[in-house]
Amino acid sequence: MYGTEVIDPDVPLNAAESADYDAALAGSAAAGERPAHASFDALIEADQRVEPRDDMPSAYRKTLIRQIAQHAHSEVIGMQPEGSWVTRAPSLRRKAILIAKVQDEAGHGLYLYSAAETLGIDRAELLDMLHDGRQKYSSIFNYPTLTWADCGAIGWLVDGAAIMNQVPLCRCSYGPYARAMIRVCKEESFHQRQGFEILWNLMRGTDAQRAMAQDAANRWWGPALMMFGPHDTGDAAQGGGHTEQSMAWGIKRFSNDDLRQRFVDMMVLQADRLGLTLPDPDLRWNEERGHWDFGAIDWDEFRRVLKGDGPCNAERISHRRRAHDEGAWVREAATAYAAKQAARATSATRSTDRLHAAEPAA
Ligand code: FAQ
Repeated sequence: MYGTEVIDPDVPLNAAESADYDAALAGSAAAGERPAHASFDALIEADQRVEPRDDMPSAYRKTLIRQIAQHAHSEVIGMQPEGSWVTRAPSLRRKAILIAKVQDEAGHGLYLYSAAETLGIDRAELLDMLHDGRQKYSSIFNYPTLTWADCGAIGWLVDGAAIMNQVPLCRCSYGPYARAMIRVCKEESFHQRQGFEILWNLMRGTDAQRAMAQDAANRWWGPALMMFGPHDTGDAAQGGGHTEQSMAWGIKRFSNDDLRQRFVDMMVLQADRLGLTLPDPDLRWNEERGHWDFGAIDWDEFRRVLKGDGPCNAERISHRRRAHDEGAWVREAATAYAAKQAARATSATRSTDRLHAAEPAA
């Protein structure tokens, strides 16, 4: 039995299947209509898109490069935890789906590096910054995938959290980032469904399979909540984060805490449908707030992982560096090919010009 028979395709499973996504899509189509020669402030004020050739404050440019690069690096490093299961997936069908998913993440990295390049930075430089630790990637990818159920938990929880955070980015004020996000979110939505389906099947399998699914959910729940970033509202906010400025610039549309709460509210219901218990004794419905209350997040662990001391930081970055070094010949070949094509195009243009010059005037 495949989960698709029982998971209702008409019931939204994630934020990319909600009205928020449709509104962002409609907004993106309308975003082309904007006042000519508008200043940066006027564009932000009118909730219009800033495009690469527009004037923009250097701090806005810097913030976008930091966030988009971190996002791109996350997609590329994020291929590793599930990539290690491609050879061990339990069936040919699962293997084909997993390969497609991991490949999609590489594609997302590509769109995002391209979006970052429109801000005047070179992809090679961004990769150098990832490799020598000057730029970050998401904390979540420093955790190990111990069993097949971890691929289910990543799809369900990690992709679910990623979409919750990224659907509002489809309305980001910077055009190339917003447009990239529209496609990324649609693909991530498919990824989340496949994760849900893996867990759905395991939960309807043997006792050992159910235990494996529960163990994976236990290990990924806390790190998934950390993906949204530190508290940035209320008493728990430490200050010094980027949210306030990024919201004023229309880069972020919601606080980290708002998005985390929406995620919890959505996941509690899905966990129930799956038959999984979320590992939080403080999880309870709060009638007054109209939201699920949840327990404290282990921010010491988050800080340790960010500092490079998570379970897999060293392994992830050394694998990435090795892949980069081993791929040097591909980049060299592609560069040589592009130069050859450009030289051919130039010489063809010159020949056409000579022909025109030789033609007698009419
Ligand atoms: N990990 O003031 P804020 C995916 C840092 S893609 C590491 O809140 P901001 C797809 C933050 O950089 C997942 N660092 O910062 C997939 C800042 O440090 P800095 C990635 C984190 O930027 C699925 C400091 O803490 N998604 O999963 C994290 O306004 C499955 C203060 O934080 C994106 O990148 C963290 N979790 O908000 C792939 C989405 N959280 O730079 C494969 C785009 C915070 O000052 C398999 N990014 N920090 O040194 C964003 O929306 C934002 O950058 C946030 C952080 C929300 C992550």
